Amino acid sequence: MPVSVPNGNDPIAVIADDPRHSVSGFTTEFIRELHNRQGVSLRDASLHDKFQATASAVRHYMVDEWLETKDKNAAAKQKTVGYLSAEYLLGPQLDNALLATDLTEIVEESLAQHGIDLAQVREQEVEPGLGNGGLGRLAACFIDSLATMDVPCIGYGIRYEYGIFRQTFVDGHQVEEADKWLALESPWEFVHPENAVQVNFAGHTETWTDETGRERTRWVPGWGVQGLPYNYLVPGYGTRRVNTLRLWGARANNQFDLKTFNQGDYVEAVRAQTFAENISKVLYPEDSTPQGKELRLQQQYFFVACSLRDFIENELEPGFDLHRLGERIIFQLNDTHPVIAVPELMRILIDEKGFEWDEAWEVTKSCFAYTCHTLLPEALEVWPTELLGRLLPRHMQIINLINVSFMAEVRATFPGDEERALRMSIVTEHPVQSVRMAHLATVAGSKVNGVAALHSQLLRDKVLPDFSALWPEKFTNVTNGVTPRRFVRQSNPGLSALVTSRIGGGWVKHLDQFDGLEPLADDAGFREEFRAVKAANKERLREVLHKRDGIDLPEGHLLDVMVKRLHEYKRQTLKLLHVVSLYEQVLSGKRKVEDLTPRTVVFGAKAAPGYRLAKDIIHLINSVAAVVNRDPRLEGRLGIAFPANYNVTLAEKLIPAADLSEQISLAGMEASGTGNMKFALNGALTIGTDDGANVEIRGLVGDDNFFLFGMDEPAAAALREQGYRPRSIYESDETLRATIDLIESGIFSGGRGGAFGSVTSALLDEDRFMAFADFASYLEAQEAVEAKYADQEAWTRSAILNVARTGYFSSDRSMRDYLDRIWHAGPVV
Ligand code: GPW
Repeated sequence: MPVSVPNGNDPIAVIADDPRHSVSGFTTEFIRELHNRQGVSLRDASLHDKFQATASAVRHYMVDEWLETKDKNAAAKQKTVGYLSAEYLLGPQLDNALLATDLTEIVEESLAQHGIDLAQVREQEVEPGLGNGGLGRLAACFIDSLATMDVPCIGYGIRYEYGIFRQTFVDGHQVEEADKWLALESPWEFVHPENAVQVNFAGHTETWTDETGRERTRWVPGWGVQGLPYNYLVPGYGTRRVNTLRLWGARANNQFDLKTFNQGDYVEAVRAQTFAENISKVLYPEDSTPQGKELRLQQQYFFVACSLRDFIENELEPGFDLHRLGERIIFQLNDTHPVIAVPELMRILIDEKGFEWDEAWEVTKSCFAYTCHTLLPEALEVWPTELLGRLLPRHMQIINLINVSFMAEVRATFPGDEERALRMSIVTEHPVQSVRMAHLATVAGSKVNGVAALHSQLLRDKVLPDFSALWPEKFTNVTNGVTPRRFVRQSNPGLSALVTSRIGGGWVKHLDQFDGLEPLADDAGFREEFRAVKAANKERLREVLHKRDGIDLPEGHLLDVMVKRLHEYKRQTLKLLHVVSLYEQVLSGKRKVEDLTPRTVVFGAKAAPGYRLAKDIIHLINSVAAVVNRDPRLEGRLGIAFPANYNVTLAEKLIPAADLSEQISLAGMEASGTGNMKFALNGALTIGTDDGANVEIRGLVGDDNFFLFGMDEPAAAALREQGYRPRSIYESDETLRATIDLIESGIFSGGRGGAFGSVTSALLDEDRFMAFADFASYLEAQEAVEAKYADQEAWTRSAILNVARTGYFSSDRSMRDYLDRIWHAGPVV
């Protein structure tokens, strides 16, 4: 039975007043959907039919509010947040909709009366994996928070036909399969083909003289496609607001392409159609490493062109004076992926609306702000001018013109400093002439923010120092957050009920109320209940992994979890070296097996399909798991579980069950991290470096409740400066040497030495992210973990304090910070 959580100060009174808001009321809606949408009787309905009917019936309860929200927005004429993001990693929608409509028990009861199990129905949902990892999930959390806070927001993005690939393992190797999330249709979208938007590409520009004698430029495109809007409802929690997520799908443009592409050739016509529709076909699976592929630039321009056109033509009242556009919209650029929107708005204002350059630039600057999500130099997008100029010739001209006036400003502010001007230029000449999208975003944006305090500092000092010298007031920080609805209330019903029984239910909207739990850390009875919740969550996870992956998690183990994209900088290998070192110590007799703290390490990670080393690391983890999990000498006290295809659905089961959260990136590499916040809020303790938002988590929970290890960012920078030699650490650290030697011995590859040479030599010869340098410190911190875990009362106390002190990491707080520091917008009720 799901637990009912009262809403504290925020009753969902309006929805509950609806006469349909009853078991019989829902049954009527459900049967109607089954008949009219699925075209089946209850007797003949498949589980899939039942899911579709349940989802669409639940959606009925949000549509009135959604339409009302539109009217409210139109009447209020306040500023809207236009969140521009190439990714939205939404996760399953049914539970979120049930929570927003307060229908969970009603639906459960209604279905049960017809012999249907809601839990089974739930499992039918295929999550829309329209993102890679943190960046896409953050966008999903942000739109949830804005709706909950009654702020008008439209999320704009791409309706990829194929989301992030489905990961499988074959002999321990990652194999990717296409994610056919739409194969059985999504019950959550409303498509509006009649509102399709034309998007053009290629061609050339020409000048013409208008009736006033002014010289103007126009773009004569080479080809185009249509963007179809697919609307998704984004319900707030405990409020009537339902915002919109508008994802664009590409469709061939018959009037245009089919004429130009072919002269009566049917086969060619269909080919042209496929070509156009490829634009929204697939999500690029690279995380933090842009590929610079033409199709990707097409995707980026496609969705921002649709979105700008949509906002200007459909969301503003007819006749609105675009000189005041900045009063009505702030487009937040989620990293550089949507930055081509900047020259697009300039083009619309100048070429289509007849603005002068300076007027257009003033308006444009007021309409954009830019969030940077990385510090990795290779993650900063650049587009060769050859490609950009060919695909978007008018935009290339505009970018060049922006750069000319920007360079003039730099030279006027720093006369004679030509090196600085070259460093700052939007267009660089090396290695090939290219546009630096982060520079363009920084020049155009009214604000530039990083995603955690340390990251924003490093962004100012190391990534964009020249820009922060020129415009110090442009730079700000907004620390990321996560939505407490999905990541506590929905995913951890046990903890939610326990917490609510003590501090009321207001925390779901006001997560800072978690601080009311602080005194309970010293209450033995509460600690016992808290442990019981964790134990039940582990049991739930055992069932999920058994069914989903055929993995049987041992009972009574410390659950040590590292889930995130596979990336060298995140250092999954460091975690693995820890496991191998424990194994080696038992094999060599340095440690008695009964001295091991029973522990299962859970990995979840996808590697970009073209990232060879990351895939080799996955293979190594699986290979170590296969040996360690079967070695009787360990007496079942150490294991590795690596369920394939980690996604939001699994995260919701895994995170609430975790004891230990692994956040072990090299300091100065992880911009923020958001998984780290989810674990702390669910009562896991963190072992982590002084990186990203870990810094702020530790600051809030306190050193006694956090396992810090490793170099800090200045130390890592200094070591790199002085010349880092991983091999000398290998030579001098006996434990490390034995660990690496065990991997190289072939024990994990059926006796074949050198099987993991790519991984070990990357470490020994370069170790870009200094895992060896932090190895000893990491092992020491793990000893401290074991010591603390041995004292369950002390551990539980720390876990409770983690929950009590991390309410700050609600994405509602992040949104408040954006509203105050960047958007200067507010709620509309
Ligand atoms: F490289 N992040 C991500 F900055 O998930 F663009 N994908 C990406 O492509 C990039 C960043 C990009 C992540 C960061 O790695 C993580 O530290 C951060 O918490 C998250 O974005 C949300 O800000």
